[in-house]
Amino acid sequence: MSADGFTGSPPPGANADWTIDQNWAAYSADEHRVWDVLYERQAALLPGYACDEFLRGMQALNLHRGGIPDFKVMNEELMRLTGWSVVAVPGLVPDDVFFDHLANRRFPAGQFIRKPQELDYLREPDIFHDVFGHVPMLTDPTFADYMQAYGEGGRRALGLGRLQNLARLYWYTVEFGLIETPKGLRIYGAGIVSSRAESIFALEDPSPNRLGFDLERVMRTPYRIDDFQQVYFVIPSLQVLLDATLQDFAPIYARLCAAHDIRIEAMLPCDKVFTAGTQEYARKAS
Ligand code: HBI
Ligand code: FE
Repeated sequence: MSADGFTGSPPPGANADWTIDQNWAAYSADEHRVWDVLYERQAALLPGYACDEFLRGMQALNLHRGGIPDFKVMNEELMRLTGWSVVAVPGLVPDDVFFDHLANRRFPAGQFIRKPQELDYLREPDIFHDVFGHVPMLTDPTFADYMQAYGEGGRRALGLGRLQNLARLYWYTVEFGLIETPKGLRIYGAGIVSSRAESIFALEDPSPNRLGFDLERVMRTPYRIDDFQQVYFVIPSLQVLLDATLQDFAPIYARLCAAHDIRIEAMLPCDKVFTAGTQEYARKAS
């Protein structure tokens, strides 16, 4: 436990809460170009794939301006819209540090950007995944409230030893969530929307299951970190997601103690099934 109560001690040069200076002026032309290549690809694809809240957020933050965004400039607009700000961190931070930032409306974003040869594969969230993937949704007031409620829930979950359940909730909503709209299913999850291949796979491929979101069901469902998801959960609205996270989790945790995990490719009689997947992709990839 370090002096300020966090578990891991920050790397040299980082503050106690693991934040660092973005040092925007130090990005090279090549690094700005990697951002532009990734941005152009996704901006061309996402109308018709990403939800309206995401597309509006992209516009509001002027992400089309080109180059890696300067957090000082981006945060003026983001703070005005929902009171959130983006803080630079060297990479993944300990869970308690992560939750503390979210609970205080600060989104920790990796300061580095992937190499040109890593365009499609990502070891660890870089600034494109974190800023392009996560930040546009933070301009939506309901989702902004959800992310803060998630951070507060995460702090409690750590105290109760229920981190795995909360991590699953994050994974199947913030990272890989789909939402129902009058025009069909759309993407709001950062892990999908920042990846061209998974944006197409998540909405169009017959392989994965697409099931109605249920908080307890999600908390019992393991996830893949190494490949496309075998199941995507669909929320009817962002408000439903926020309401689900504002409830008291204690009775849910009590039930989860006695419940076993659900196989990742399973569909249960109580599931609302949008797509009964073939699991073809997972079978071939395994
Ligand atoms: N740290 N910087 C950063 N970004 C994340 O998305 C992140 C993290 N630490 C922990 C974490 N995510 C996951 O454990 C969450 O599911 C809690
Ligand atoms: Fe992420």
